[in-house]
Amino acid sequence: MANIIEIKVPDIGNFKDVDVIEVMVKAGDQVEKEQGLITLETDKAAMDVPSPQAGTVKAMRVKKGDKVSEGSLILSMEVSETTASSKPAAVAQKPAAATATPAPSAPLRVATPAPQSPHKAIPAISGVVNETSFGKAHAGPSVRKLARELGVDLSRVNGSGQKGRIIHEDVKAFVKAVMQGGMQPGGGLPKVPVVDFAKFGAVEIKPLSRIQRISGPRLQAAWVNVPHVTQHDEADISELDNVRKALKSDAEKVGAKLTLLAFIVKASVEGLRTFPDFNSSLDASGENLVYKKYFHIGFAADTPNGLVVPVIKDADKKNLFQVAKELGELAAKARDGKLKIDEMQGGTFSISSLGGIGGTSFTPIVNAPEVAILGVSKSQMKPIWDGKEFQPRLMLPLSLSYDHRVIDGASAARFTTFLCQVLSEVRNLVL
Ligand code: CAO
Repeated sequence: MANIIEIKVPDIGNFKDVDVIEVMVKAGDQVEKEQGLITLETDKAAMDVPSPQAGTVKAMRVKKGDKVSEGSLILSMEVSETTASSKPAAVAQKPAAATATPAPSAPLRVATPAPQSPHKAIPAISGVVNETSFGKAHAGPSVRKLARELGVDLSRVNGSGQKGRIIHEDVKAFVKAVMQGGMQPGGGLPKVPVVDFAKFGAVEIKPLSRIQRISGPRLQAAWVNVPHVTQHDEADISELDNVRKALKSDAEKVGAKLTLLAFIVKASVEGLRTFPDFNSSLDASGENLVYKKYFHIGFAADTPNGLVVPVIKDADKKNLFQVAKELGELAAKARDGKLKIDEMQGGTFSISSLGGIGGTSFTPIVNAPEVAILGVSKSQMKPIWDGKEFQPRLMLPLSLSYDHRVIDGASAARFTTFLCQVLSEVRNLVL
């Protein structure tokens, strides 16, 4: 026979209206004795409420965000009579309806810094676990247990729970990121300090968007693997701007908005043709260069959900208007979150244009395994000395970041000089 028992919040000291910050079980779950049911958080500590008995959860009576005190009902649970009768009095023998007092429960497990030695050395998924920072990590006992089982160094996991608390999902996401190669096992990077920002004032915590969670590890991988140098230059686009304005209405007739970016894509293709190293990638051994004979140009697009990089395939085979049209279509798809995976793959060189927003220069991160990226800032009318007098010229700042393992400084300077020349002699791009 089965009995239904109620499990209530046990004695939690003098705390009242404590936040339920995590609910670890749901109706239908088989629960072991001592398994964490919910996690509570007070100003001082986080604590898991473990199950006093093994059984099957019949119904949950709390949810994340509720406030509870001693005696608040957590859930009802079906326990077998054998289990029930083998248990000390109160819980096991009282059917739900008759239960008026909190069921005795296993002692609360309060999150305190882990001791230095009692855990067996488990090979950590993130390298060697730093016991001191593991102990200081803001996480409850059940999360610590999960991290121990998986060998995750909690000090490397970002918490998405309240006040930056690490929850089960964060540990799982960390393991996933490592398995997908987005993070370096070995944990060789020094850590930035973990700060409890709420100690200094009000805070609000929002999870990263899906795009940020995907692109973040990729950007970090590029940042730590690629020795970056950025070459800055300025292109005189006075004539280009006149040509662009003159061609705008023709472009509109074929459904294209002729932006500066279209010219820059075409100029970049000319640069890549002339300097093939910039259209190459290191192979996996790091000892060979793979020269790509196609010119697929990625461009960074700012979307409400984060940064994406759609790719214009075979930009060398498309004329200026076709490139402009495709830029507009891909940018619109990016903003609407409708880009397909293959529309973001296969790039050989990237452009990041912040010119529509502002700024005089910046240092873009190479979109590895590509070896170079062109940053574009806002053009400005400047006085340029022509040998006799100052002339007002429209100058476009370019910032080329490159992988110094593949490209040396002299090549980078030649590449940007060439780009400036192509952009200023715009006629070749229009043909
Ligand atoms: N200098 C001066 N004005 C510029 C300019 C530049 N370099 N680049 C664009 N502009 C102007 C355009 O001419 C346009 O003006 P009009 O509407 O009067 O013609 C206006 O700025 C807006 O341009 P735009 O940015 O919408 O169009 P675009 O084709 O130049 O760029 C896109 C498209 C998708 C690249 C852009 O919208 C975008 O998302 N940029 C941000 C990229 C980014 O986030 N990079 C950082 C990546 S690393 O975090």
